Amino acid sequence: MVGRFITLEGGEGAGKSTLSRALSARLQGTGLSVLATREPGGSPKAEAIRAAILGGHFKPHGAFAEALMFSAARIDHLDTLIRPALARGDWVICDRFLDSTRVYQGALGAVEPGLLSELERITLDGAVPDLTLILDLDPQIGLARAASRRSPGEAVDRFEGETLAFHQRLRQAYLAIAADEPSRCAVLDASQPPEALAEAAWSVVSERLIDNRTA
Ligand code: Z5A
Repeated sequence: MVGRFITLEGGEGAGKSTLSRALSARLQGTGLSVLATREPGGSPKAEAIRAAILGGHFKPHGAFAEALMFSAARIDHLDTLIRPALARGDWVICDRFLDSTRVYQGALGAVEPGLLSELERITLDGAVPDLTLILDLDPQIGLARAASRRSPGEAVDRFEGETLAFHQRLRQAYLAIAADEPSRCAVLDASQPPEALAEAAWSVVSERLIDNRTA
């Protein structure tokens, strides 16, 4: 039995974690076993790498060094958590995955595309998501949501501290990926309330994965 692999992508505060919880509950309600996880992180070693990256420790070494660290975390996450779950027949929902590297380190970090795709090939070793939901949102709204969640005096992380122009380019980079790979990706309007977004996501999941489960 082989499970299905769904990834959630988008800018800061787009609602990925919120949607992950709603989608997990909905899938579990149909009797499926679900693993909800995130990147960077998910496994203990990858969570340790996450703390170093988001703390900005690799920023001085440039975007390629950061891409290597995200990839190291991903390899451990895939080996220890994601592949075993899929092999058991679980459905995996991962909050950020390969497209975050393509967008943040590739489109925005300007790591050379050939280098990044070779790194992706080695890192994934075939573990390409069955479906990627791209949560599309005006970055001003997303950043405001992320800011409202921070406690007073809490520092912004490595990427939240980038300029609005950075976040606008990020949005376009995600839309370009969705246009290039329409069979894997679906774009959802993340400005809708959480319940409506969850319903829209469920329609896509049902149509593309559940109704076609025997295909
Ligand atoms: N990164 C990278 O550069 N390369 C890589 O390969 C990978 C990652 C894997 C991880 O940050 C950072 O690492 C990320 C990219 C980079 N950049 N940053 N920053 P993270 O995991 O800490 O943060 P995030 O992924 O951006 O998630 P987030 O900021 O926590 O946002 P979210 O999960 O999309 O949103 P949320 O937590 O569900 O919701 C945010 C708030 O909005 C919260 O108060 C909700 O109640 C509210 N919300 C949620 N949905 C809605 C809707 N639909 N309407 C209104 N309000 C909502």
